Amino acid sequence: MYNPRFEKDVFKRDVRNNVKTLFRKEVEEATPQQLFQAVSYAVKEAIIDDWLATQKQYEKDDPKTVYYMSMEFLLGRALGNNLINMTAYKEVKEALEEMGIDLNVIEDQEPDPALGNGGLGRLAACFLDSLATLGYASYGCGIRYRYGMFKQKIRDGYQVEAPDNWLKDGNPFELRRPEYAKEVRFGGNIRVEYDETGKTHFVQENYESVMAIPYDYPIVGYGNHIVNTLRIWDAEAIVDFQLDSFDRGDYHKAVEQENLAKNIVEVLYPNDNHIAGKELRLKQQYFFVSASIQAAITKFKKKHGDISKLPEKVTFQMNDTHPTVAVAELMRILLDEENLGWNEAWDITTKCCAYTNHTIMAEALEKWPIDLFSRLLPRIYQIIQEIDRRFVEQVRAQYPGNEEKVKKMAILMDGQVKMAHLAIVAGYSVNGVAKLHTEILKNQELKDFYQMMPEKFNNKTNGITQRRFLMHANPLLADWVTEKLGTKEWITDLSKMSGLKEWLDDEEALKEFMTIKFKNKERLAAYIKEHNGVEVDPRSIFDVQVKRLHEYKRQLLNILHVMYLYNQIKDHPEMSFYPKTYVFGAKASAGYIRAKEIIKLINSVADVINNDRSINGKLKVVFIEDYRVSNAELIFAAADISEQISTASKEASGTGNMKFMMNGAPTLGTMDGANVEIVDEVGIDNAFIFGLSADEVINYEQNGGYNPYDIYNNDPDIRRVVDQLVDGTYANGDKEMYRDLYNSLLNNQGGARADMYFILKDFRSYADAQARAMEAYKDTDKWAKMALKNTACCGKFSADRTIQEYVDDIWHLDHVVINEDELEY
Ligand code: B1N
Repeated sequence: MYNPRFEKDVFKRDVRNNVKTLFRKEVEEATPQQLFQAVSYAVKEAIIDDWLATQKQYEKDDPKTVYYMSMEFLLGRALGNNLINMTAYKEVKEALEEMGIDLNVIEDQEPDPALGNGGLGRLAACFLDSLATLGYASYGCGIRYRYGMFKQKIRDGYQVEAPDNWLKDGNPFELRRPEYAKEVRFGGNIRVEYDETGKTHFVQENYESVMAIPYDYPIVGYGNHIVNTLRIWDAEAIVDFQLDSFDRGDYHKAVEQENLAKNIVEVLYPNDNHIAGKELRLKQQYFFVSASIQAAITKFKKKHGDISKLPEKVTFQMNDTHPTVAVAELMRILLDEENLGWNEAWDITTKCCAYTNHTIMAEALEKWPIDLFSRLLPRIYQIIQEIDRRFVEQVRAQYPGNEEKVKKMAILMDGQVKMAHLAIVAGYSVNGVAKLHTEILKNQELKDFYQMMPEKFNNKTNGITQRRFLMHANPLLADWVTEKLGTKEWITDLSKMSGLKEWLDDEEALKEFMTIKFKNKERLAAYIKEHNGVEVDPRSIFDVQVKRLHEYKRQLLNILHVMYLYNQIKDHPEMSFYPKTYVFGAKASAGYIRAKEIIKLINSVADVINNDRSINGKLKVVFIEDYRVSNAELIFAAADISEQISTASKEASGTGNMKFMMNGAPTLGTMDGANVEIVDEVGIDNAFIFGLSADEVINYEQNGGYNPYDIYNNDPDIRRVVDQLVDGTYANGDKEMYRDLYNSLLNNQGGARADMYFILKDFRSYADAQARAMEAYKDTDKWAKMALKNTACCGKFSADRTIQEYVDDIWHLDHVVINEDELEY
C-alpha cells in the first residue's frame, strides 16, 4: 500500500472522528456534504505529510523552480483526483463502502473550483498535475476569486448567470498562510530622491494598498509522494477600523482600502478569448503578480542571498499576457529594492521570464490605455517607458530609416501599452501551443518579432492529464487499458498506449471496448434524463460539441446542420438514417450577445425536434446546462464523435479534442490547432476532416473575405436553413428573434465582414464529413477499430510530454525524487 494512513481501519476511524469533531454527529446521521468534509479532511491529513516531506526535499536538493503565473486555474474537483494520485482511490472507495457510504455520492458534494474560463485555465491545472507527477519543483501563482466562473442556468432556452459561491461551505483542501502576506501598492505618484552618494531613488507616495494573503492548495503528484503548491492570493484591507483613528480622513481611507481589497478578488472575468479592458482587471493582474514575485524573491534571498543568481534557480512562465506586468515588477524590485543598475536588472529579468501565447484573436490581445495604466501603476509605467525607449533604439539600429517597424513593434504606441510586445521583448522564450499556431505566430502575427529574434520562438503543443481525463473520468476504460497492456505504466507514460494497437484486429477486444463505450453512454443518458428531462437512446450516435461558446468555434455551423438534417428527415422519411443525438454544452460570456443568441437557438431547435413524434426519435438535440469540469468527465467518456469545427487558423490548439481522442471518439473537424497533430498521429482515415485550410482562410481575410450570397443563392438546402432563422420555424412564429444571426451570415455589419467565420463557405464540406461519419458508424466493426485507434494513438497528447518539453527547452528544472524509505510517517 502506498500510504500507511490508508490502512482501512485507520482511515475509517479518521472519518468517524472528523464527523464527530466537525459536526457533533455520528456517521449515520451526517449529510452527504458533511461526509464529504469529513472524508476530505482525512485525506488532507495524509497529504500534509507528503507536502512536508516534499518541502524538506526541496530544501535539501535546492532544485530550480518554475513559477507558473496565471490569472486562471480551472482545477475541477480535488477529492477524487487526489485519491487517484495518492494511489488510494480503490482502497478508500472500499473502506467507505464498508461504512455504507458511496464515494461517488461524496465526490458529487464537492463544488467544482472554477477559477478559470476554459482551455487556458484547464491547461494550467493539467500542467500543475504533470509537474508534480514528473517531480519538478513548481508553484502555481494565481488569484483566489471569491466567485469563480458563473453557474449557468437555462431558462426558457436562454442562458441565465448565477453566482458561483464556491467557498460557502468552506474548503477542506486549502491552507491559509497569513505569515507569507505581502503588501501591494496602487496609484499615487512617484517622487524622485537623491541620496548622499548621488544615487536616484523612486518613492511611491499617496498610494492605496492592500494586503495579499496566500492560500495554498496541495498539488499531489501521481504515486511519488511529491506534493507541490498552488498559491492563490486573497486581498485584505491594511487599515483595520480602529476606534482611536476614527476621525474623518482615516475613516474614509479605511473604507476605501476595505473596498479596494474586497473588489480586487471578488470575481473572475468570465471572458474567454476576449479582453474587456477594465481597470479592475489590471488591478487583479498587478495584485497577484506583485505578491507572487515578491514572495519568490523573498524565498530566493533567504536561501541564496546573491540576487544576481536568480536565473539559476527561478523561472517565471507567463500564461498568456495576463501576468506580463511581472516583467516590470521584477525590474522594479531589482532596481528600487535591490538597488541594481538597469543593465544588471535587465539581464536578470530577461533570463527569468518566458511567455506563452494562446491566441491570435484580435479581441483577445491585451492593450491598455496609457492614461489608465500610468495612473494605476505609476512606477511600473515608468519602467515600461524605459524598456520601450531602449527597445525602439534597438529596432532603429537594426532597421535604419524603417519607422514602419517601430510603429509595428513598439511597446508604447497610439496611446496604448501593448502587453504582447512587452512579453516578447523581455521574455527569453516565446512559445505557441500547437505546431500550426506557432507557425502562424512566426509567419503572420508576430512576424516582425520572429525576424528580429528568431531564437526566442518555439512550439509546445498542449497536452492533458490522463490521470483525470482517463483514470478518473472513465474508470471502466482505464481498467481495460491496464488489463490489455498488462501494465499500469500508461498512467505516467502515455506513449505506452500505442501497445493497444495489438488489439485492433481482435474481435473480442473490440467488442469489450465498445461495451465500455455503451455503458458510459448509459451513464450520460441517465444524467441527461435527470437534468434535461429528455430520453436519449444510448444506441444512437452521440455527436458532441462541448467548449466555450464563441463564434469562431462555430456552434452555429453545427446547429444549422442539425436543422438541415431535420429538413431531410421530414422530406424523406424513408431515407436511411442512423439515429443521432447531438449534445452541446457551452457557457457564453455574460456580455456576449450573439453567443447567447446561439444558445437560445440550440435550445429552440432542441425543443422543436425532440417534441416531433413524426421522426420516431431519429434525431435528438440536448443542451447540457452548466458545462464544467465535473460533467465534462462524464461527457468525454460517452462521446462517439468529437466536434472540433473552428474556422481554420482561429483555435490556437484546443485541448478538449485530446480528451475525446483519449476516450475513443474520432474527431470530426477542421485542420486547425492541435487537430492537425491528432490527424498526424491517428491517420487521416480515422478522422473526418473538412473545410477551408488555415492558409485559405488567411488568404480570404487578406482579400476582404468572400461573398456568402454566392452560396446562399446557389445551394437551396443551405438557403432553406438560413431562411428558417427568420421565418419563425424555431421561434413560435417570431421572425425577428434570430434576425441578427441571419444578418451575421449574409451581410457586412459595420466593421464586421459577412460570415466572418466562413460558416456557409464550409457548410457543404461539413455536411459531407457528417455523412461520412454516419456511414462509418453503420459498420460496427470498422467503427470500433477507428475508435480504439484513437485511444491507442493519444500518447503524444499527455501534458507529461508537454511539461517535459518545457523543462528541456525552456525551464531547465532539476528532477527531484522522494525516497519512500526515508518518509517518517
Ligand atoms: O487556450 C487554450 C487553447 O487550447 C485554445 O485554443 C485557446 O483558445 C485558449 C483571454 C483566453 N487562448 N486565449 C484564451 C482566455 C481568457 C482570457 O481572458 C484569453 N484562451 C485561450 C490553451 O492553450
